[in-house]
Amino acid sequence: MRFDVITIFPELFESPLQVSLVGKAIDGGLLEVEVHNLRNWAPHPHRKVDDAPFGGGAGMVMAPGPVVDAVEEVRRPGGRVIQLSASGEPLTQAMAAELSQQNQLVLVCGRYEGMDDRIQEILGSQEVSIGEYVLAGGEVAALVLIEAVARLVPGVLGNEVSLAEESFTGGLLEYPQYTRPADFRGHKVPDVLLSGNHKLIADWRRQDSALPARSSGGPEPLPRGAQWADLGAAGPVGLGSGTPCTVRLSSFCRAQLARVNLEAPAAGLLAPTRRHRAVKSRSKGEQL
Ligand code: JD8
Repeated sequence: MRFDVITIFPELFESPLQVSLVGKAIDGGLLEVEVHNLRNWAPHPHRKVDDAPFGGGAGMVMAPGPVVDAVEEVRRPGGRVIQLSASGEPLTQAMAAELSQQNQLVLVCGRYEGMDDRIQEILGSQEVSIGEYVLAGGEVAALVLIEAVARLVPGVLGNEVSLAEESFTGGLLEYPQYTRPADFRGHKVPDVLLSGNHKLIADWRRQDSALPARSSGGPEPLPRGAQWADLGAAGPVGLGSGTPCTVRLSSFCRAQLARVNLEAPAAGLLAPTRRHRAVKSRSKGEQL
Protein backbone atom coordinates (compact mmCIF):
# COMPACT_ATOMS: atom_id res chain seq x y z
CA MET A 1 0.00 0.00 0.00
CA ARG A 2 1.15 3.50 -0.80
CA PHE A 3 0.60 6.83 0.94
CA ASP A 4 1.38 10.18 -0.68
CA VAL A 5 1.28 13.07 1.75
CA ILE A 6 1.00 16.68 0.66
CA THR A 7 2.11 19.23 3.24
CA ILE A 8 3.99 22.48 3.76
CA PHE A 9 5.80 20.81 6.72
CA PRO A 10 7.41 17.63 5.35
CA GLU A 11 9.91 17.59 8.24
CA LEU A 12 7.05 16.83 10.66
CA PHE A 13 6.86 13.35 9.13
CA GLU A 14 10.52 12.41 9.49
CA SER A 15 10.86 10.45 12.72
CA PRO A 16 7.27 9.17 12.98
CA LEU A 17 7.77 7.35 9.67
CA GLN A 18 11.20 6.01 10.63
CA VAL A 19 10.49 4.22 13.88
CA SER A 20 8.38 1.39 15.23
CA LEU A 21 5.73 -0.45 13.25
CA VAL A 22 5.37 2.06 10.42
CA GLY A 23 9.15 2.48 10.04
CA LYS A 24 9.63 -1.29 9.86
CA ALA A 25 6.81 -1.72 7.36
CA ILE A 26 8.43 0.87 5.10
CA ASP A 27 11.85 -0.80 5.48
CA GLY A 28 10.27 -4.17 4.73
CA GLY A 29 8.64 -2.86 1.55
CA LEU A 30 5.08 -3.50 2.76
CA LEU A 31 4.36 0.19 2.86
CA GLU A 32 5.49 3.13 0.72
CA VAL A 33 5.12 6.63 2.10
CA GLU A 34 6.19 9.62 0.07
CA VAL A 35 5.94 13.07 1.63
CA HIS A 36 5.69 15.94 -0.85
CA ASN A 37 6.35 19.59 -0.14
CA LEU A 38 3.32 21.52 -1.35
CA ARG A 39 5.57 24.50 -2.13
CA ASN A 40 7.01 22.52 -5.05
CA TRP A 41 3.69 23.32 -6.77
CA ALA A 42 3.51 26.95 -5.58
CA PRO A 43 4.16 29.88 -7.90
CA HIS A 44 7.66 31.44 -7.95
CA PRO A 45 9.34 33.43 -6.58
CA HIS A 46 7.40 33.54 -3.29
CA ARG A 47 6.04 29.97 -3.32
CA LYS A 48 2.91 31.23 -1.64
CA VAL A 49 0.23 28.59 -0.97
CA ASP A 50 -2.30 30.69 0.97
CA ASP A 51 -4.41 33.76 0.37
CA ALA A 52 -6.94 35.99 2.12
CA PRO A 53 -10.51 34.69 2.41
CA PHE A 54 -13.20 36.06 0.07
CA GLY A 55 -15.86 37.69 2.23
CA GLY A 56 -13.28 38.76 4.79
CA GLY A 57 -12.42 37.29 8.16
CA ALA A 58 -9.37 36.37 10.14
CA GLY A 59 -6.46 34.34 8.83
CA MET A 60 -5.61 32.85 5.50
CA VAL A 61 -6.97 30.03 3.34
CA MET A 62 -5.03 27.39 1.38
CA ALA A 63 -5.31 28.36 -2.27
CA PRO A 64 -6.67 25.72 -4.66
CA GLY A 65 -3.98 25.92 -7.37
CA PRO A 66 -0.97 24.27 -5.71
CA VAL A 67 -3.03 21.60 -3.89
CA VAL A 68 -4.97 20.51 -6.97
CA ASP A 69 -1.81 20.48 -9.11
CA ALA A 70 0.04 18.43 -6.48
CA VAL A 71 -2.71 15.84 -6.10
CA GLU A 72 -3.18 15.52 -9.85
CA GLU A 73 0.53 14.80 -10.19
CA VAL A 74 0.87 12.19 -7.43
CA ARG A 75 -2.51 10.47 -7.68
CA ARG A 76 -2.50 7.10 -9.46
CA PRO A 77 -5.47 5.48 -11.18
CA GLY A 78 -7.95 4.43 -8.48
CA GLY A 79 -6.08 6.39 -5.78
CA ARG A 80 -8.25 7.86 -3.01
CA VAL A 81 -7.79 11.44 -1.84
CA ILE A 82 -8.34 12.34 1.80
CA GLN A 83 -8.28 15.83 3.23
CA LEU A 84 -7.65 15.95 6.96
CA SER A 85 -10.16 18.44 8.29
CA ALA A 86 -11.49 19.48 11.69
CA SER A 87 -15.03 19.12 10.31
CA GLY A 88 -14.49 15.83 8.46
CA GLU A 89 -16.04 12.42 8.94
CA PRO A 90 -14.70 10.86 12.15
CA LEU A 91 -11.89 8.34 11.69
CA THR A 92 -13.01 4.99 13.13
CA GLN A 93 -11.52 1.52 13.24
CA ALA A 94 -14.02 0.47 10.56
CA MET A 95 -12.86 3.31 8.31
CA ALA A 96 -9.21 2.38 8.94
CA ALA A 97 -9.98 -1.22 7.96
CA GLU A 98 -11.67 -0.10 4.77
CA LEU A 99 -8.84 2.28 3.87
CA SER A 100 -6.28 -0.49 4.44
CA GLN A 101 -7.72 -2.26 1.36
CA GLN A 102 -6.77 0.63 -0.94
CA ASN A 103 -3.72 0.71 -3.20
CA GLN A 104 -3.04 4.42 -2.73
CA LEU A 105 -4.16 7.11 -0.32
CA VAL A 106 -3.25 10.72 -1.05
CA LEU A 107 -3.39 12.64 2.23
CA VAL A 108 -3.76 16.40 1.92
CA CYS A 109 -2.71 18.36 4.99
CA GLY A 110 -4.08 21.84 5.42
CA ARG A 111 -2.78 24.66 7.59
CA TYR A 112 -3.98 28.19 8.33
CA GLU A 113 -7.80 28.45 8.55
CA GLY A 114 -8.30 25.51 6.21
CA MET A 115 -8.69 24.89 2.49
CA ASP A 116 -10.56 26.54 -0.34
CA ASP A 117 -13.76 24.49 -0.60
CA ARG A 118 -13.33 23.92 -4.33
CA ILE A 119 -10.37 21.61 -3.62
CA GLN A 120 -12.74 18.98 -2.25
CA GLU A 121 -15.20 19.62 -5.08
CA ILE A 122 -12.60 19.22 -7.84
CA LEU A 123 -10.67 16.29 -6.37
CA GLY A 124 -13.71 14.44 -5.01
CA SER A 125 -11.79 13.98 -1.78
CA GLN A 126 -13.12 12.53 1.43
CA GLU A 127 -12.78 14.82 4.46
CA VAL A 128 -11.66 12.99 7.59
CA SER A 129 -11.24 14.22 11.17
CA ILE A 130 -9.31 12.36 13.85
CA GLY A 131 -11.36 13.72 16.73
CA GLU A 132 -13.28 16.54 18.29
CA TYR A 133 -10.52 18.95 19.22
CA VAL A 134 -8.80 21.62 17.21
CA LEU A 135 -5.35 21.04 15.75
CA ALA A 136 -3.25 23.66 14.00
CA GLY A 137 -3.13 21.64 10.78
CA GLY A 138 -3.67 18.26 9.19
CA GLU A 139 -0.16 16.81 9.55
CA VAL A 140 -0.48 15.12 12.94
CA ALA A 141 -3.91 13.85 11.91
CA ALA A 142 -2.37 12.34 8.76
CA LEU A 143 0.20 10.53 10.90
CA VAL A 144 -2.57 9.14 13.09
CA LEU A 145 -4.44 7.91 10.04
CA ILE A 146 -1.29 6.36 8.56
CA GLU A 147 -0.57 4.47 11.77
CA ALA A 148 -4.14 3.26 12.22
CA VAL A 149 -4.35 2.08 8.60
CA ALA A 150 -0.82 0.73 8.21
CA ARG A 151 -1.11 -1.75 11.04
CA LEU A 152 -4.10 -3.33 9.27
CA VAL A 153 -2.18 -3.91 6.04
CA PRO A 154 -1.48 -7.65 5.81
CA GLY A 155 2.01 -8.47 7.04
CA VAL A 156 2.65 -5.13 8.76
CA LEU A 157 1.73 -6.23 12.26
CA GLY A 158 4.36 -8.81 13.20
CA ASN A 159 1.95 -10.52 15.54
CA GLU A 160 -1.01 -11.58 13.41
CA VAL A 161 -2.63 -13.14 16.46
CA SER A 162 -3.19 -9.64 17.86
CA LEU A 163 -5.11 -8.71 14.72
CA ALA A 164 -7.28 -11.83 14.92
CA GLU A 165 -8.06 -10.99 18.53
CA GLU A 166 -8.82 -7.43 17.52
CA SER A 167 -11.24 -8.37 14.75
CA PHE A 168 -13.04 -10.26 17.48
CA THR A 169 -13.18 -7.30 19.78
CA GLY A 170 -13.62 -4.45 17.35
CA GLY A 171 -10.05 -3.45 18.14
CA LEU A 172 -11.00 -1.77 21.35
CA LEU A 173 -10.51 -4.61 23.81
CA GLU A 174 -9.43 -3.32 27.13
CA TYR A 175 -9.25 -4.92 30.50
CA PRO A 176 -6.78 -4.00 33.20
CA GLN A 177 -3.32 -5.39 32.49
CA TYR A 178 -0.31 -5.97 34.70
CA THR A 179 3.27 -7.18 34.43
CA ARG A 180 6.04 -7.80 36.95
CA PRO A 181 6.54 -7.07 39.76
CA ALA A 182 3.40 -8.64 41.31
CA ASP A 183 3.70 -6.11 44.12
CA PHE A 184 4.79 -2.62 43.09
CA ARG A 185 5.07 -0.16 45.99
CA GLY A 186 2.39 -2.12 47.84
CA HIS A 187 -0.01 -2.09 44.84
CA LYS A 188 -0.75 -5.75 44.15
CA VAL A 189 -1.74 -7.50 40.96
CA PRO A 190 -5.18 -9.16 41.41
CA ASP A 191 -4.65 -12.69 42.77
CA VAL A 192 -6.76 -14.30 40.06
CA LEU A 193 -4.20 -13.29 37.42
CA LEU A 194 -1.48 -15.18 39.31
CA SER A 195 -3.67 -18.27 39.78
CA GLY A 196 -2.89 -19.92 36.45
CA ASN A 197 -6.61 -20.76 36.13
CA HIS A 198 -7.43 -19.64 32.58
CA LYS A 199 -11.18 -20.01 32.98
CA LEU A 200 -11.18 -17.82 36.10
CA ILE A 201 -8.91 -15.29 34.40
CA ALA A 202 -11.19 -15.09 31.35
CA ASP A 203 -14.22 -14.59 33.64
CA TRP A 204 -12.45 -11.90 35.63
CA ARG A 205 -11.42 -10.01 32.51
CA ARG A 206 -14.93 -10.21 31.10
CA GLN A 207 -16.75 -9.19 34.25
CA ASP A 208 -14.31 -6.49 35.15
CA SER A 209 -15.05 -4.54 31.99
CA ALA A 210 -18.79 -5.16 31.68
CA LEU A 211 -21.44 -2.53 32.26
CA PRO A 212 -24.98 -2.48 30.95
CA ALA A 213 -26.81 0.82 31.29
CA ARG A 214 -29.67 2.55 29.64
CA SER A 215 -28.65 5.13 27.09
CA SER A 216 -29.79 8.72 27.54
CA GLY A 217 -30.57 9.09 23.85
CA GLY A 218 -33.73 6.95 23.76
CA PRO A 219 -34.33 3.60 22.09
CA GLU A 220 -32.38 2.61 19.03
CA PRO A 221 -32.58 -0.65 17.12
CA LEU A 222 -29.82 -3.18 17.56
CA PRO A 223 -27.73 -3.51 14.41
CA ARG A 224 -28.60 -6.28 11.97
CA GLY A 225 -27.45 -9.68 13.18
CA ALA A 226 -27.13 -8.55 16.79
CA GLN A 227 -30.40 -9.71 18.31
CA TRP A 228 -28.87 -11.21 21.36
CA ALA A 229 -25.82 -11.23 23.52
CA ASP A 230 -24.65 -13.77 26.02
CA LEU A 231 -22.14 -11.81 27.99
CA GLY A 232 -21.13 -14.39 30.54
CA ALA A 233 -22.46 -13.44 33.98
CA ALA A 234 -25.80 -12.76 32.45
CA GLY A 235 -29.52 -12.52 33.08
CA PRO A 236 -32.37 -11.77 30.69
CA VAL A 237 -33.43 -8.13 30.47
CA GLY A 238 -36.89 -8.98 29.20
CA LEU A 239 -36.80 -7.97 25.54
CA GLY A 240 -38.16 -10.15 22.79
CA SER A 241 -36.28 -10.79 19.59
CA GLY A 242 -36.29 -7.77 17.30
CA THR A 243 -37.50 -5.36 20.00
CA PRO A 244 -35.86 -1.98 19.49
CA CYS A 245 -33.64 -1.20 22.47
CA THR A 246 -30.46 0.49 23.49
CA VAL A 247 -27.70 -1.15 25.46
CA ARG A 248 -24.58 0.60 26.60
CA LEU A 249 -21.66 -1.79 26.67
CA SER A 250 -17.97 -1.57 27.30
CA SER A 251 -15.66 -2.63 24.50
CA PHE A 252 -15.16 -6.00 26.07
CA CYS A 253 -18.91 -6.64 26.15
CA ARG A 254 -19.00 -5.78 22.47
CA ALA A 255 -16.28 -8.30 21.87
CA GLN A 256 -18.29 -10.98 23.59
CA LEU A 257 -21.37 -10.01 21.65
CA ALA A 258 -19.47 -10.41 18.39
CA ARG A 259 -18.19 -13.78 19.53
CA VAL A 260 -21.63 -15.06 20.46
CA ASN A 261 -23.23 -13.83 17.26
CA LEU A 262 -20.60 -15.55 15.19
CA GLU A 263 -20.95 -18.81 17.02
CA ALA A 264 -24.68 -19.17 17.57
CA PRO A 265 -27.16 -16.50 16.51
CA ALA A 266 -30.47 -16.89 18.39
CA ALA A 267 -33.35 -14.94 19.90
CA GLY A 268 -33.57 -13.09 23.20
CA LEU A 269 -31.29 -10.51 24.77
CA LEU A 270 -29.07 -11.19 27.72
CA ALA A 271 -27.02 -8.61 29.51
CA PRO A 272 -24.35 -8.79 32.18
CA THR A 273 -25.42 -8.23 35.75
CA ARG A 274 -22.09 -7.45 37.38
CA ARG A 275 -21.31 -3.78 37.80
CA HIS A 276 -17.85 -4.14 39.11
CA ARG A 277 -15.71 -1.09 38.39
CA ALA A 278 -18.76 0.56 36.95
CA VAL A 279 -17.33 4.06 36.94
CA LYS A 280 -14.32 3.12 34.87
CA SER A 281 -16.44 1.02 32.54
CA ARG A 282 -19.01 3.74 32.14
CA SER A 283 -16.40 6.06 30.68
CA LYS A 284 -15.51 3.35 28.21
CA GLY A 285 -19.14 2.66 27.33
CA GLU A 286 -20.09 2.81 23.74
CA GLN A 287 -23.30 2.66 21.81
CA LEU A 288 -24.04 -0.69 20.31
C1 JD8 B 1 -6.66 20.32 9.22
C2 JD8 B 1 -6.09 23.88 9.40
C3 JD8 B 1 -6.68 24.48 11.74
C4 JD8 B 1 -9.14 24.26 11.59
C5 JD8 B 1 -9.45 26.93 12.54
C6 JD8 B 1 -7.10 27.09 12.92
C7 JD8 B 1 -8.17 16.81 11.65
N1 JD8 B 1 -9.38 16.44 14.36
C8 JD8 B 1 -8.88 17.60 13.87
N2 JD8 B 1 -8.88 18.76 14.53
N3 JD8 B 1 -8.35 19.71 13.78
C9 JD8 B 1 -7.98 19.19 12.59
C10 JD8 B 1 -7.42 20.03 11.52
C11 JD8 B 1 -7.22 21.39 11.75
C12 JD8 B 1 -6.76 22.19 10.72
C13 JD8 B 1 -6.48 21.68 9.46
C14 JD8 B 1 -7.12 19.49 10.26
C15 JD8 B 1 -6.06 22.76 8.63
N4 JD8 B 1 -6.52 23.55 10.66
C16 JD8 B 1 -8.00 25.23 11.61
C17 JD8 B 1 -10.49 24.94 11.50
C18 JD8 B 1 -10.65 26.00 12.53
N5 JD8 B 1 -8.20 26.18 12.72
C19 JD8 B 1 -8.33 17.84 12.62
N6 JD8 B 1 -8.05 15.99 10.89
